[in-house]
Amino acid sequence: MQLDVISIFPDYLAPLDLSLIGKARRDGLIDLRVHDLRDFTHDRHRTVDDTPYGGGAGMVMKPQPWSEALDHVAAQSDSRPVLIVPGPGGQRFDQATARDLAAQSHLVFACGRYEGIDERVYDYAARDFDVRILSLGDYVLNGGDVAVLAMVEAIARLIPGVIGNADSLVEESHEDGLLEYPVYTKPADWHGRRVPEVLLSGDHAKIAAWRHAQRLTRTAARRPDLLPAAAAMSAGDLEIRL
Ligand code: 6GU
Repeated sequence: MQLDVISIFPDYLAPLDLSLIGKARRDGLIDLRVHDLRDFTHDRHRTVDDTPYGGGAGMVMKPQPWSEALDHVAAQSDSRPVLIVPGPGGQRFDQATARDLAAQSHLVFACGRYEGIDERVYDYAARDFDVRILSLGDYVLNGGDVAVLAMVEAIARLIPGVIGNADSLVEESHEDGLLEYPVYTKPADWHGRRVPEVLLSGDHAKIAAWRHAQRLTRTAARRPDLLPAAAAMSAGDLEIRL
């Protein structure tokens, strides 16, 4: 998969050299390039922002550096890439979004800062890209860079070969709409706290039933908003089995 990130703080993306994503890059599974938006300016101060028309607080990202950066990235693509613009005003990025994006061959991330990017850039980009504005949740970050770190990690780990044990992807929070069951390792007694006996029983059917019940109670307690969708998903399973 080809990934391009355009940012005024390329150093923010340095952690993508580490851990599983770094290994996937070295293994050639991910071709990730980070571009400095300021390389597409032409003035001495490498200016990327200006004051907003109509007044108001803060600065707006100028369209010109963005059009040149996007042209540069589009010219290096043999597909029609998805352009992701992270921002608190976007659609929610969730596990289904990550799965959808993991199936694409080329993703481009445009990291905005300040009050945002001149609105005309979205229309300009639509010529060469499928544009998606995506938000991590209902809170405000200073810019898209930290959001891109999270999105790239969520997407890249779904690319075949990035995670060694593919089974660990199946039994995960959010894959079937329920939160994950609690996990334990040795010792069986730690500071007087015992691992639930069922897990020591060796009875795999009983363990599976206990884990499923734990997932339901945990989801009901922490994320009751997830239950209707999870119920619909397991009802879908039932239909297929019938
Ligand atoms: Cl994706 N970007 C920014 N700047 N703030 C956010 C966000 C994204 N998601 C939540 N807050």
